[in-house]
Amino acid sequence: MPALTSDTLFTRALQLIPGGVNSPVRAFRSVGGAPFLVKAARGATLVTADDRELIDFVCTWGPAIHGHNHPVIKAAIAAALENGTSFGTPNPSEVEMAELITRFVPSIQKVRMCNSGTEATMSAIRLARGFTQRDKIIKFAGCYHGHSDSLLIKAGSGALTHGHPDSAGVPASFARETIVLPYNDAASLDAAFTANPGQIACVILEPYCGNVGFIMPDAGYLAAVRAVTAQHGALLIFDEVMTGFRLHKAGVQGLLNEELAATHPAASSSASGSELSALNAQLPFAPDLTCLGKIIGGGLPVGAFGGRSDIMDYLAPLGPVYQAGTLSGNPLAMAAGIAALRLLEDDGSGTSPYTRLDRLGRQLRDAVLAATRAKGIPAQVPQCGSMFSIFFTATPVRDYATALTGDAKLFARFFRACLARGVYLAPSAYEAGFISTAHEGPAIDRACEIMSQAIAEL
Ligand code: HOZ
Repeated sequence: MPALTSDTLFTRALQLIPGGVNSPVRAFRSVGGAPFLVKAARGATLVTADDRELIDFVCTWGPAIHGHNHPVIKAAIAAALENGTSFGTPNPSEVEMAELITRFVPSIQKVRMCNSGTEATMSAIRLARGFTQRDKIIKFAGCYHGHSDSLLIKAGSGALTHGHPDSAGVPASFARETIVLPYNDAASLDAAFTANPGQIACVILEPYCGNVGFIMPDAGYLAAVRAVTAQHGALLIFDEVMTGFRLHKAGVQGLLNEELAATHPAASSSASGSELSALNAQLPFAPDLTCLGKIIGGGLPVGAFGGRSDIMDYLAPLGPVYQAGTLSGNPLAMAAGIAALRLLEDDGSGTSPYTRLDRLGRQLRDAVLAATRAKGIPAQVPQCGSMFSIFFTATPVRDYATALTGDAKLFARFFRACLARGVYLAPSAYEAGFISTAHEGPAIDRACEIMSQAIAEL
């Protein structure tokens, strides 16, 4: 029996699993080399089948905001396991989860649990179409909302990484119902509504893009999207599968409300935190529906979508829009997610995880920018809290087209140089990086040192 190294395991996987992987971007095709297999993960560290320890900036693509295998989440799963793995009935923890989500995200009045982000966005689109009785939808180039047919058009993530942003297998008749526009371009959105009067059911977007690398909106852009959707009776769907609970307790919509509250004439520079929160509640930036996943499963498979009650009540059994799932509201996933959400309120450190995560994000961004400047390599490092990207380009990245100006070959060399030294970044120039609270201390310092060395040697 050969040793269970990454190489021997991946050779076997290639015989049995398409491309050897269960999700395309994991195959390392755009960065070169063969993927490693992971046998354990703790804190900020992955342990490979070859017993290598890697500082991980993928964080299982977002969920591990408290680090891998956090003891509190592990204990919550163990306790839930005592009672069984799946009931196929309503259960107490899904009620608690719904209470937590609606408390954290004020625009969500009702929520339905499902099993993945893909299910959440697919179901939200169907609900928007059923509610508005319109067929067309708008999405933005480079935004990736999972792999359902209506949404795999000019998509980001693995689809873009492997050169298939429009997947084979999506009927042209379906694709015709999806209008794709550039992100961060309010004028083209206005024009699309004018050209398709009364036909657009919804606009779906990642308010901060995380699947074409990490891209932030221009000031005022999201407010313009909100205004134009409301004006035309279309629903606004925020895909906060990545950003929900990661950038703020209430996701990007929480960040927007904080900005609104801080710039409101009633918000003097001396306003206290609680005065600002009160103002925030009066000035809510609210999408109609929000899609969630990742963090709310604490590392187990999960998705959710929610929003205005009048819209959510269009779902079966109350309304005509059908959506269902055998494992929806699964008690283990709920237990893990509830523990993860509670830790966001208080992880025992005495300081908000978001403040600490932003400090780590800035440290990483500053280290990479300093190293690229010293080496004379043009780079953009968009960062907000615990999400970031490294684009090797002189062009500020604000949409799909400018993301493609990044030197993907140079990124691949950088990725391999980091990996050789013990830092694991997402294996694609078009994926975001994620940081966890477990990176505090030696892990972030060591990672910054390694990334700087890797840049110096490019
Ligand atoms: N498409 C996912 C992130 N954008 C990757 C998921 C995975 O490979 O696990």
